Order: sequence, then structure tokens, then C-alpha cells
Amino acid sequence: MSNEIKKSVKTDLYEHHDYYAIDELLTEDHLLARDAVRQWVKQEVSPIIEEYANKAECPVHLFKGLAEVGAFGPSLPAEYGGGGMDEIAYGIIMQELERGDSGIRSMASVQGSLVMYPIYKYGNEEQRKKYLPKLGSGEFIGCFGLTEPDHGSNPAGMVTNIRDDGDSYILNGAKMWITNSPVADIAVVWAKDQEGIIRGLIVEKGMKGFSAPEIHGKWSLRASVTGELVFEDVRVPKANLLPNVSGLKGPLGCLSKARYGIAWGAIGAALDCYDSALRYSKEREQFGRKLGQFQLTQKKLAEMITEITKAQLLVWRLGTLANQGKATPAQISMAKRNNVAMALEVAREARQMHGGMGITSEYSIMRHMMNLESVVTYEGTHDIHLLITGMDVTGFNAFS
Ligand code: TGC
Ligand code: FAD
Repeated sequence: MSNEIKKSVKTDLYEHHDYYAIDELLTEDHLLARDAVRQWVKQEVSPIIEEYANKAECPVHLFKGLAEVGAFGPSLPAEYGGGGMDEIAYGIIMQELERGDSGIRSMASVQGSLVMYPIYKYGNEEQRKKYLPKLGSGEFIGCFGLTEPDHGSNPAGMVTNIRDDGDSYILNGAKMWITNSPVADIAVVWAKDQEGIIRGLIVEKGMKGFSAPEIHGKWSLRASVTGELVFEDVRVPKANLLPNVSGLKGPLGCLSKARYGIAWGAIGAALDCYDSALRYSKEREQFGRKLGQFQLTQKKLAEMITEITKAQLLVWRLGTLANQGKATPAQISMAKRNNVAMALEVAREARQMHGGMGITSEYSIMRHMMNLESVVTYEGTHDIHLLITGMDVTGFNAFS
């Protein structure tokens, strides 16, 4: 942590918004998890996040706190470093984190859904025991390498590859846009074997020929660190291959888990923008009246809370299906696409409603808005999710 970045006096004024009494659908455990994470965000994230975002620096010290509030793999079994809770608890935790900042939710999404989940789901017992407790406690930071410089929306085209060499594989290639890669201890990497079949490997920091340079110049997710993964004849022991999956369904299965969390998370960003716009409308006066007394302002606020409420109901139902093991990838795509677009729209409106103040770091809105420009792109773009829904309802594949 930079010495110059200290907790500022900025107070998080966020109040709870539950227009359709959705809290009544939640259990005591859900509410306890929500309140604990909300409190942690208010104390540990909100006071510092604007400064970290301004400096484009990741608050890596928060990894330990994220672990303590159970943000890493909330729905994975406790004996494997997870939280042992259900899918709705997982969603609510992501919502509270993203209410603070999408980058903080990203830290948890990657660690829990894209690193711990594949090791738990596709790994053997030895791998689970070796890595999951350290990841769950925040002692290890993980990252997930699927996207390549020339293969983003179409990961099936990846060129990163492994060659069999005795008791090791030789890994070559490069991954791009990898959240947490420069600070990660391990990377779950997807690569093609000599038959062209996609396999997952655990690559450890310090392996010869492996580097993870940071990508600079992002105007979005500035408090999250993003980098590349470069593999030049990296010798990876065969013991690091995830034995229980092959093919694109491996990484896509992890993405389903993470996209589900994002569908919940985006609501948090929207709620924070709505909360700020509502407060500002009740305080700020122009033409001798509060902004909230103008019909146009009321229309904006009414539409925001309507869309937020619809999104909340969508993920609550999705969570119920997920708890029953019935949520389909296409249903998850619909929720990710709808809720992120909704949050982006709410952020843009809220930004305007704060006038000039809306572009400053005095308020969280511009930061949320810029963050959401990444969220709408990563984990499958807005249009890719539209095509997944289109394919699901028509039966026709528009990708190929
Ligand atoms: P396709 O032939 O449709 O599928 C291949 C196999 O995968 C299965 N499958 C899934 N399984 C689980 N979950 C899903 N969501 C799945 N989608 C598909 C499918 O049944 C099939 O299985 P099998 O047994 O028949 O082999 O594959 P395709 O090549 O046609 O691709 C389809 C497409 C375009 C939808 C897919 O490639 C896609 O989703 N592209 C978007 C790529 C993407 O989302 N990348 C994200 C990278 S990671 C990231 O952004 C992290 S950001 C982290 C953060 O900071 O929060
Ligand atoms: P492209 O695939 O080149 O798409 C460009 C545009 O073309 C998009 O608008 C897309 O919708 C459109 N398009 C593409 N194909 C079609 C089509 N068939 N029909 C219509 N339109 C199409 N990846 C990881 O593996 N791990 C990570 O941790 C990770 N973290 C990320 C963090 C950040 C901040 C960002 C920005 C990205 C991250 N990504 C990560 C990568 C992310 O998943 C990709 O950026 C995303 O999947 C899109 O790929 P692309 O950027 O190559 O865009």
C-alpha cells in the first residue's frame, strides 16, 4: 500500500433500499451475511476507494478482509476454504461488495468463482488440499487466464498450448486482460493440448518462463489490477493439470458461476448511484426548490428504483433456481446482461442528476459508471449474452 494513501474522512451515507420487501424472502443467514459485508464495505472500502481509483492502485491489503467476511467462494464447502452458504448468500455478498466498487467485487469473483471453483470442481483431492485453504484465507491470490490477445469473445480459438514432456507439460502462449495477474500467486490457465483439446492447469508464480506484466492506462476498474500472462516454455508439472474436465465447458462452467455473481453485484453499483441521486435530489435546490420537487427528477428516480427492483427480483428467482441446481447458463446470461446494462443506465442518469458535482470523486457515481464499462464487457460482452439468449430461444447458433 502506498504511504500516501490513507483513510480519508469520507463517510459512506448509504441507506438500505428494498422497495418490494425482498428482505422478507431472505433467511436470517442471508441478512447476517449482507449486514456484515455492508459494514465492512462502509468501514474498509468506502473511505479509501476513491483515492485508490484516482491513483490507479489496487488495495491489495483488502484481500485478507475479503476472506474474513467470507467473500471468497461463499457457496463452496467450508472444508475447502469456502463459506458453506447457498447461492443467494453468494449473490448478496457480491451485491454488497459491488455497492462499494466493482473492482472489489472482481477481486472476490475471480478468487472464488474463477480460481477456487475450478480447483474444487475439476481438481483432485491433493490439489484441493494444497491450494483451497490458502485461497480461501486470502494468503494466496489467484487469477484466471482464458482471454487471449486475439481470442476474447471466442475463447475456443485460443492458441496457448501445452506439449507433453515426460512428467511435465511445456506451456507456451499469452493471456490478456487478466484481473489480478500481476499480484497473483497462482493462475488457472486454459490451454490446448497436442490434440487441440482445452485443458486447465495451475501455474505458479516463479515458474521459469512465466511473467505477468501489468496493463496500464485503464479508465475503468482503476482500483483493480489487470495484466497479461506470458508463457515462454514454462515447465508445468503434470500434477498441476486439472484432471476432471476437458474442453471449453471447463472455463465456461466457471464463467457461469462468476456471471451469476455479477448479475447480483451490478445491482449493488446501481443501488449506490440511486441512493446518492435520491439524497442529492432532497438536498440540492435550484429555482428556489429542491431538485426532487421537479417532475423530471421524480421520473428519473422512479424509473431507477423500478429497474433496480425488477433486477432484484430477477436474481432472487435465479438464486432460487441455482440453489436447486436448475439455473441454466442461458438464464444466467440473461441476468448478467440485463442487470449490468440496468446499472450502467442508472449510473449515467445519476451522474447527470448531480450536475457538475457528478463528475468528481466527491461522489461514487462516475467511478461506478466507468467501472461498469468493463463489467458490461468482461465475462462475456452485452452482445454475446444477447446471442446466447437468442440461441436458447431459437435453437439457432448465430456464432458460427
Ligand atoms: P459451445 O459449443 O456453445 O460450448 C462448448 C461447451 O461448453 C458448454 N457450455 C457451457 N458450460 C457451462 N457453462 C456455460 N455458460 C456454458 N456455455 C457453453 C457447452 O454445452 C459445450 O459443452 P460440450 O459438452 O458440448 O462440449 O461453445 P462456443 O465456442 O460456440 O462458444 C459459445 C460462446 C460464444 C457463448 C462462448 O465462447 C462465450 O461465452 N464467450 C464469451 C467469452 C467470455 O465470457 N470470456 C470471459 C473471460 S473471463 C473474464 O472475463 C473474467 S472477468 C473477471 C472479473 O474481474 O470479475
Ligand atoms: P472482442 O471479442 O474482440 O469483441 C469486440 C466487440 O465485438 C464486442 O462488442 C463484442 O460484443 C463484439 N463481437 C464479438 N463477436 C461477436 C459476434 N459473434 N457477433 C456480434 N458481435 C460480436 N479475461 C480473462 O480470461 N480473465 C480475466 O480475469 C479477465 N479480466 C478482465 C478485466 C477487465 C478490466 C477487462 C476489460 C477484461 C477482462 N477479461 C478477462 C477479458 C474479457 O472477458 C474480454 O475483454 C471479453 O470477453 C471480450 O473480449 P475482447 O475484449 O477480445 O473483445
